[in-house]
Amino acid sequence: PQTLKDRLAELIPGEQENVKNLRTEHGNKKICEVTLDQVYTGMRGIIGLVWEGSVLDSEEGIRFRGKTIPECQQILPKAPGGQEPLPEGLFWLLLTGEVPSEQQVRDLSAEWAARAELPSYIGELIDRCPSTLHPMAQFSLAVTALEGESTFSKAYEKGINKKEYWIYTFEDSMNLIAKVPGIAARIYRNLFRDGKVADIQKDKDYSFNLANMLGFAENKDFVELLRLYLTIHMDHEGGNVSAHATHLIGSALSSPMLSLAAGLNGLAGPLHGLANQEVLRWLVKMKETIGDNVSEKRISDYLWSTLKAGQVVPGYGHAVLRKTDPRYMAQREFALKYLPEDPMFKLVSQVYKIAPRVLAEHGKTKNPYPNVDAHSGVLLQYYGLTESNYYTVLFGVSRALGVLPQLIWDRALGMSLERPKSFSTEMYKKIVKKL
Ligand code: FCX
Repeated sequence: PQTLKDRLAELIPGEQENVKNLRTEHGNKKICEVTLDQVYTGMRGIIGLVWEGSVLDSEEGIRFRGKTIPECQQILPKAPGGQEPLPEGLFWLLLTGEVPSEQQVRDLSAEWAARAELPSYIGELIDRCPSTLHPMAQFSLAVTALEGESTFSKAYEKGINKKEYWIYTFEDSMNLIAKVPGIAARIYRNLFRDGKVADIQKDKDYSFNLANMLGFAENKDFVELLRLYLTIHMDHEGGNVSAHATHLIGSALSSPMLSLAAGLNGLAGPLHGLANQEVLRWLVKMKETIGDNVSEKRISDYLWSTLKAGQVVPGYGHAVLRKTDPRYMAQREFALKYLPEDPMFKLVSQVYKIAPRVLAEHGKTKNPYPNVDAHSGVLLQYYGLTESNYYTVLFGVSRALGVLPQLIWDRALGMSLERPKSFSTEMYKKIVKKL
């Protein structure tokens, strides 16, 4: 069957033509207005980025090349005997817009397994990290150091034609994706186990190998969870901090390694990917405070005490979503199937019944519903992965598979160096006085 690289090489000229024609005909048309408030509040809603792979609808949630998560769960290939979609399949879909065959997904798993070997200096770097250094800092440090393996940087130094940028970006991205599970597992095994990491099994899929290197593969349900987890956390349109940071750094032709490291540093923020560790901590603290009689009244009081302390209810709210995150619902369905009696799952379900009303009453958040982070930690802790300050690393492994396709398409479409304009407040005063 055709390889991903060959299929991509076939698709790129048509897409270049598509963009060229669109710009020739409509390039100078105005597509959005910007208010002064938007400038001072994180450019919310300002239309200014391009990403083919996914678009986020505030009511409906994410669509990957037009397909919802339930549709992807139907059509994407699964592992032999598995029920969950494989991240390999979503990676192929994001890049090409096409659903790969089972064999193409098996070949992609094998290609990543073949590229997974870590250079020894990377392992030594991770081993040298103090155990107090946050796993996300260790993760981004190791990814930055992989700059030493960048085919893009080496080729650029020798001088390459712009037309070839996407080829080296693809190569570096495939190597990066293949290596991040080994990096993530080494960090986990150093911090929480015996420092030993199992070998990659060349005939197994990506999620199995990550689970196995972490030391959790003997439980096949956990491997299924990781397949779902990696698939639903990959990509969430182009404007979220991790995707946007990767795209921005890549626009300077920094290598995919340096660009992904920037994205991971953004993901490490509490208002982005770190929320998934905050949620579990908040739930454990709530359970300790209100015990097992999770009456609605006690939960409501606890939510109000969080808000009155001027803190966010972690995992609720979203910069774009205005309804429950479909990634939350996909995890809820998994929990109903595999861990319906788990006390923490029951707590998450109770909070889901009450928090939207409390947040709506509180009246500040534009979205009182849960996002993906509100559910993910509860699933991981059920299978014994209880170290919550590690959770964002798993989010980061998944997000690498979503942001690197953006870099490949950025280079293929010849996207420019990103450079929006900034003004001083004094200048803004002059501008608005004339309006
Ligand atoms: N609890 C309490 N207050 C909240 C809140 C919550 N859950 N969510 C928002 N608010 C508050 C904000 O703090 C803000 O208060 P302020 O005016 O005093 O600053 C007000 O409500 C308006 O915020 P709003 O515009 O509704 O929400 P924001 O876009 O400012 O940010 C955050 C919402 C960032 C707080 C929320 O999205 C969050 O915590 N996210 C966690 C990370 C996340 O989004 N994970 C999903 C990952 C992402 F989808 C991806 O996959 O890339």
